Amino acid sequence: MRVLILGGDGYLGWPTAMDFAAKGHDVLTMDNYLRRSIALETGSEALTPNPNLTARADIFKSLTGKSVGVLIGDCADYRTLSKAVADFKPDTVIHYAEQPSAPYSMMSFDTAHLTLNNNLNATFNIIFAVLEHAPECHIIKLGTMGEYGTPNIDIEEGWIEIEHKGRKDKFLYPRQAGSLYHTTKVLDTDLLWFYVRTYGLRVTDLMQGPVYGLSTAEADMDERLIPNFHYDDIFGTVVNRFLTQAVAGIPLTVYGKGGQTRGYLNLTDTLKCVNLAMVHPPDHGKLRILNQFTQVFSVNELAEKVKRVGNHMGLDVKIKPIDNPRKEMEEHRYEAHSTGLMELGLKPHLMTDEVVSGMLERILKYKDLIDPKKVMPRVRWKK
Ligand code: USQ
Repeated sequence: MRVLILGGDGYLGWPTAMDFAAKGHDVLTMDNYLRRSIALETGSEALTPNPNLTARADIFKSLTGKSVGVLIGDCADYRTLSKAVADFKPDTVIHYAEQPSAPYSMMSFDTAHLTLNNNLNATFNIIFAVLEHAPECHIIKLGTMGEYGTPNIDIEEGWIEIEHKGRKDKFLYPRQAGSLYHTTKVLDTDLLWFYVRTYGLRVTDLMQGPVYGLSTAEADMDERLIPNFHYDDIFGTVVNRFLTQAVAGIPLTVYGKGGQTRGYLNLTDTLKCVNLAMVHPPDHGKLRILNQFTQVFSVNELAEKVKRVGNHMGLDVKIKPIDNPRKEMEEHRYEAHSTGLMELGLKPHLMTDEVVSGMLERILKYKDLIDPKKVMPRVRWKK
């Protein structure tokens, strides 16, 4: 297949590009290096070596003989994106091209504005470029489980049937996100649904939980191919942060009571999920929503797991709850359903003790590069 990966320089975009190229697909990545410039601006650079996209594509080619096309450009600029779609004529567009940090989106007017403009314009432009130049193309959009928030009822897979005054209808499941970043994904879903039902686009919206890990079949070939592994307060997600803190001897930063519960998945499963979505596209006029996670944990459960495995390896791991910088429920119900990807054939790669110790061992090689100043949260939701 001809696959256009938008946001191909990212934590998920780059390993997806390698995985799909290794499988024999014709892959073009596009990226404007927004994450790299925000990382520079906020002092949040990745832990492991981080050559630019062109350099990584060259390294990957020299090791495998397979090509990953690189286009440096901004998806929020319609002319650039529509030319890429018109020239490449993709069968599938994978849309990762968003400002992905919840804390960054909550820092200031400027960071909120950038997040809103970048994320919504990119999605809107992709919709129009596909309608104009590749109407058969399947759009796979990375959404987030955070769109649903933490409601006091079961979280269904995208849709809910509501009975009201004796009548029934099916709607998008109610969404109430906990950061502006997550809210942009709610707005993306609404935009996509409008264009799907009005113009017959075909779209898969993946509601993904926080991802962890730094290993994929291709990334393991050379350390310069490791996806951007962040442990800072801006881009680092909770598991990757806890693993790095465990290695550095920094007490694990549980925010508040630690009862915040989410669905998690291993980076290798993200690649499998996106691949399954691609090879089983929905029909035209369908917005398929898949909840993308494999295991549910509270923050306390994650911290205990990393501590236990780390201590077993001889690391001095401690847990130290800190004041929660976010506005979120710290104790809540979380019954989220996710059967769609299993039905497509997903076989989860779970967070066993071996997986945790494997990640800790990998991070230990970079112990000297860990900067403790990057760890504590700098952005507070509450004013
Ligand atoms: N948390 C801690 N300690 C930390 C970091 C985080 O207790 O040091 C807590 C947070 O307060 C939150 C939970 O861990 O309750 C998850 O936080 P996170 O930073 O791992 O994830 P989040 O900001 O919610 O966003 C991440 C990705 C985002 C994705 C989302 C899925 O950055 O792209 O959309 O996970 S979800 O969380 O299900 O919305």
